[in-house]
Amino acid sequence: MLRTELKDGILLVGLDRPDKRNALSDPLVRELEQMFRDPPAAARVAVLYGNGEHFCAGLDLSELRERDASQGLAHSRFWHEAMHRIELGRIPVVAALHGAVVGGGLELATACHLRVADESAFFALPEGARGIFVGGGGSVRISRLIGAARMLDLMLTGRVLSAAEAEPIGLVHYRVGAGQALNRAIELAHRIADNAPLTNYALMHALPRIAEQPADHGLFTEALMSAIAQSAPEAKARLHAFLDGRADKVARPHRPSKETSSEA
Ligand code: 1HE
Repeated sequence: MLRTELKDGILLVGLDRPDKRNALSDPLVRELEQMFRDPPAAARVAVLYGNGEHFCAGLDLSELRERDASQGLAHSRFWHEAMHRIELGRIPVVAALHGAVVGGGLELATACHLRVADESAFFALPEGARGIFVGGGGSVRISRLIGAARMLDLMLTGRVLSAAEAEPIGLVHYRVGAGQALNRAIELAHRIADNAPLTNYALMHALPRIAEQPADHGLFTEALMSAIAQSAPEAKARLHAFLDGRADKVARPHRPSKETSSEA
């Protein structure tokens, strides 16, 4: 159900149940948990994508049977564990999004570190209509990204956001032309893989924690993280490379095209 391939340090992880729109069955969530708990040692960055017409249709509703409260609690915590492995694992994860990114599929996408969506992507939380609630971490991650008020709207009214609507509210980082999400995500993954691994780790693990800390604690954590990162031999080598004229300069951004899309 997961299709994986490791190439040049980039781990491609494909949800591979296209006939069920990559709905997240228990075995598939378990595979995700295992994959991100212990990704191959040579992987520096992962790209998560969906095979077929859609990224992911969310929870496999055919598995939603009568559960008592403790079984429901355990099921949600099992999802939390898998999402946690992605968000606070060893390597950054870029999500390549197209078609439906709904319910648990959106929860999965928001556990990733970067989101690239193509023009076909649409975003919704149909849990309200199904008579349930989010259970895969969405109430924390989605509301942190777009605000509880917007999440409330999605769930109360069944509103569906297009890629063009998702980008300005920060739900996705990059918007590209139809069919381009995976290529763009891989390109970004290569750039991320060029960073010092310790910097990537610090970004993944320190930034979200600092955001939760009072400012004074956050600044202290920042100073500690900064001291650790700059003491690494790789940091010193990179600084020397720049000072010796051997490293890339920061380039001006390309002017956005006249299209409404940011990158299409
Ligand atoms: C599924 C699922 C699913 C499709 N569980 N089987 N998620 C939802 O409420 C979304 C429900 N799905 C849809 O709205 C649509 O399927 C899609 C917009 C995603 C795609 O539409 P389409 O026209 O391409 O496909 P389809 O014809 O609707 O579905 C194709 C097959 O996939 C069909 O099965 P078949 O045996 O009849 O061929 C569908 O039944 C099946 N399928 N989605 C099971 N989700 C931790 S809490 C998280 C809570 C949630 O995620 S709630 C939101 C659940």
